[in-house]
Amino acid sequence: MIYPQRTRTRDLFELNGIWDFARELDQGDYSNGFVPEKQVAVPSSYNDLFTEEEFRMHHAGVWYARKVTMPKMLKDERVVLRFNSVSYRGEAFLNGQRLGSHETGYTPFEFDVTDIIDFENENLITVRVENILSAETVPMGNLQNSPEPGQFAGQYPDTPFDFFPYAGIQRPVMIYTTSKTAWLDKVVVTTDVAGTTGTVNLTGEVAGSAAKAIFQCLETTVETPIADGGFSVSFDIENAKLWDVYQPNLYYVKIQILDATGNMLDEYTQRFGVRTVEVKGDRILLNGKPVYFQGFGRHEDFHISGKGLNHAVNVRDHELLKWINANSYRTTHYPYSEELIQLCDEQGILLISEAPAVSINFEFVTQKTLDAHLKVLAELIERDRNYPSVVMWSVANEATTNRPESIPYFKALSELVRSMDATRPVTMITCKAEEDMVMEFFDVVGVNLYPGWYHLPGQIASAKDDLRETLEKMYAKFKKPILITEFGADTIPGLHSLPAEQWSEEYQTELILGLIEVMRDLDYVVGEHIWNFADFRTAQNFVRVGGNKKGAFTRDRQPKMVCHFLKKLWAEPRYNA
Ligand code: GCB
Repeated sequence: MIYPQRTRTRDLFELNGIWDFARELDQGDYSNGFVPEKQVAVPSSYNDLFTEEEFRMHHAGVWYARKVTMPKMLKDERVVLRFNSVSYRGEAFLNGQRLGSHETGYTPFEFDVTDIIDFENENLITVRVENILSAETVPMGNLQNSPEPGQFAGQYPDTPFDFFPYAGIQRPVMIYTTSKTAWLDKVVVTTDVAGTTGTVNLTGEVAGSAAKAIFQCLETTVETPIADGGFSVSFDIENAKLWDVYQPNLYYVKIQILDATGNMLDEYTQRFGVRTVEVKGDRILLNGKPVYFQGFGRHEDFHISGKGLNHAVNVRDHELLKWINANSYRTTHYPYSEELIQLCDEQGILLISEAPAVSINFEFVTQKTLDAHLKVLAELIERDRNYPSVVMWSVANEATTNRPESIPYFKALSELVRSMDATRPVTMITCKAEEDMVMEFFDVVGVNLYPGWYHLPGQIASAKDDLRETLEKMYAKFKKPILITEFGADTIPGLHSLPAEQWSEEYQTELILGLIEVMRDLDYVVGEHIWNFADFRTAQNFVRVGGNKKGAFTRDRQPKMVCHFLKKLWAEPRYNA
């Protein structure tokens, strides 16, 4: 599904702003309109907009509605209604007619509404949103018989992950148009580099009836007939400027779809970067040179807007990443907005793009869980494969991969990713250290380790020894590069203590720097991602003081003490990329 664009053949407008909102409190039909209880912002999570607990914690059905008038000059066009994401489940209606539904709250979905949209009268869009998770959804939830009650036990359908399950229409809603005769439906760009020449390979699908496609990039123009609704072309860029860390060289290819007489039916510009990523021995190579990952795990999370797309916060976050000399982050624990990934492309920040599969628990996994996981992973790859900043796929975070049932499951995930994209390494983030049973399917070992916090609390020297021992055992077993994808300590800003004690800024600083010292002593460690970039909201829980406080930055994006040390440490890359 290509990202919508306004071009000479396509129109585009966003339906963001204020929508009507109501909880589904009875069995009535809301799809034709309803009496609003509240007004709600789109895009945003709804939870923290309201003051009442029964709204904030409402996890069953809620309804959104708004009206839209279509400009007459578009009446001969094909009209598409697109949702960039609705969490967790969205069911859309136009003028009372059901369009369809979509699950897993972080990937886009769209409906061709050409035959339903009314150009004479106002149109009513209604959306039913629901945030109920089960053993068959990804992420999983409501694992009633789990011996370890989830973070939200008693507060929310037992959610076994450590972030607030924000819900709503969290990303933009758009209407876009194309010609009815033919339109570009899919485009995949891959690049190879040989010497100073970049080779660009483009494949794609065209819907409707068209004769040929023309591709224009710099001085190069390539033309190809459209056969069986598709195309496949390649061209070279001499002296290609590679896309690299903080050197985001981007290229643009203009794609035109034409009929037999040469009339242009569609035009779309695809942006791309020329770069290669591979794993060789114990190194991850970007453009043939080893790159050491320094950065964070993150969350889409901010006051009031929750997980809603917030351009201002995104810009601030990236400014902070540059300020602290980070080069990368992982989209923990779900696909982030495309607008944020586009910003990474523009700013040269490396991304590990993660499926929304957090805490998969093999005590409860069924074939349906695997099917949901495969589906969302395919949607993620479809969505993100053309973004040069995405340099690695992460299929899951912290599954119970010390159980044998996890082996065929992760084999299937790995096979799917490799069948769709052979140009990026694949990882899985384990919390089972050397007991993990599925690492053979992955190129890089991602591991979350919390010595000095969840075990060996207050004992930094022992935590360092423990980390070294664990990593040595893991390397001896897996013989693959290891990326430390989480480590850290909850820290209350302004709390100080000498000598360092847990929760103080001194403790976070000493622990993180001490553990990094160990990592940098081990040649096969290819990166250090601190948990977390910023404090974030979680369930109410006695281990969470107003949320998870492992942020290097506070939730309102100010540095804790550790940041000033990281900024210095990260000013010089561990090895020269
Ligand atoms: C983890 C999880 C992350 C949590 C973190 C913590 O291992 O991957 O989602 O927030 O630990 O702080 O406990």
